[in-house]
Amino acid sequence: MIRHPHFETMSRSELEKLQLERLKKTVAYVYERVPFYRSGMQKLGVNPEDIRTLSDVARLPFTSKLDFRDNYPFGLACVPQDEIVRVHSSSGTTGKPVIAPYTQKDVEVWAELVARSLVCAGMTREDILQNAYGYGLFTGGLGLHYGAERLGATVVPASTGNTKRQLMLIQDLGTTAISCTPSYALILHETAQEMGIDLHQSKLRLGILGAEPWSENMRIDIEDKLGITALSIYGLTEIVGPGVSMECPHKTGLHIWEDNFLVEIIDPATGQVLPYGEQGELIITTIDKEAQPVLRFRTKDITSLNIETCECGRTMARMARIAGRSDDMIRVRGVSVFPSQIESVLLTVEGVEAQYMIVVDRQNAFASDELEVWVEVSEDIFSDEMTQMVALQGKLQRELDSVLGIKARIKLVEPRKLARTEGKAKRVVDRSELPQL
Ligand code: DLL
Repeated sequence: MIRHPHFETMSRSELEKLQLERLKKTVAYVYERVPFYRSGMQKLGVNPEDIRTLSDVARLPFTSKLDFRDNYPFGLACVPQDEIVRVHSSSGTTGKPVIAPYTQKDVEVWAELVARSLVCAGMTREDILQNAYGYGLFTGGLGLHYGAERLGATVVPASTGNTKRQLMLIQDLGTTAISCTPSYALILHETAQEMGIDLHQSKLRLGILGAEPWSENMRIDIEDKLGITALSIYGLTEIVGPGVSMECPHKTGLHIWEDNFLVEIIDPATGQVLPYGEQGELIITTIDKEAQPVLRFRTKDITSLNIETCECGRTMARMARIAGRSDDMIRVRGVSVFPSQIESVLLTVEGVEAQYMIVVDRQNAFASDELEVWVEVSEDIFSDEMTQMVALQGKLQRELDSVLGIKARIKLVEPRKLARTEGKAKRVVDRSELPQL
């Protein structure tokens, strides 16, 4: 099923025409209303009338997370406060959070985009969605909630945490779909096992998972453990929240809703726009927002674009799964790796669990000579048999070296010892923040 066939199957030329029209409107709108964008454009000598073709978007200035902080809280908003009906926010690790205001029309468009995403994943109004993203300032909870309601599915607003109750609800209500982070999906499985519950026996069939990078091997692991199809939903607070893009059951990339978002891939080092197919940083310009449109947002998410029509019939560009965030990239003796690549290798080795932590020395801007990977071993491997553990350690070291070309020290950890998070998993930690095991 396709929710908005008119948009989702548009020809490239029709789509580009629509995008250009919307881009011009957005640029004129923010130039008029937001001093930050006006002065940014003036510095580059660009006027709204200079945007004549879609590629002229590259003449516009970038916007970064820092610009949101500098203009905190409402300096990037285009409408007076009485037109704002809701505000979301993302905490970030340092400084002021990002504020995302929405008008009535914005929340409606957003709900439609999430409904479109859920249909793309194969959901219908017959489904019961248990929404285990956090409700509150985080966009995941309310974003999925209103989208699923818009679709007409039954929503169970479980929010994060209380895993035993989540499992009870899955069983008692006949939940068919779950929305949560991939790492929380694994916690559900782990707790189910502890309680003697087999999720394969439940009605759960679909996972709408996102909010953090996850590898293909993680998908396989989750699908196998929970007995579901696990699909990725992508989005970010600055742009709208979840519902920027979504995988369909063909699992060949995330469909980007390009009637709302104009996307580019740039070389993160030079800012140069790269052609389709090449990997780089995703840049998003919103072209149908009222409260706080954003020009050329630097997501820091590393991916590539593909504009071939998908087998599902949708024509909009697909983005490859996020390889990682440019600020999470680790350099070990000159080799660059993303946590998800390490995850992927760990999960190919029998006897380890999908629970791991990468230890770095941040003083050195993530570049270190030595990389340390802490990984949990499975119950049956964890034994007093030193030889077996030593063999496993050696195997993991060799795999990381042969696949990624990195030398890592491996620390095998007792099952269930590493900290679990109910929201986004923290995979990379600084040595100074190491937990005591
Ligand atoms: O995480 C919005 C969201 C909620 C998306 C629920 C999906 C589901 P932020 O907290 O602002 O917003 O974090 C955005 O999370 O730049 C990516 O680095 C990462 N991210 C989000 N979705 C995915 C995904 C929400 N499907 C940041 N795959 C983004 C990989 C993702 N990374």
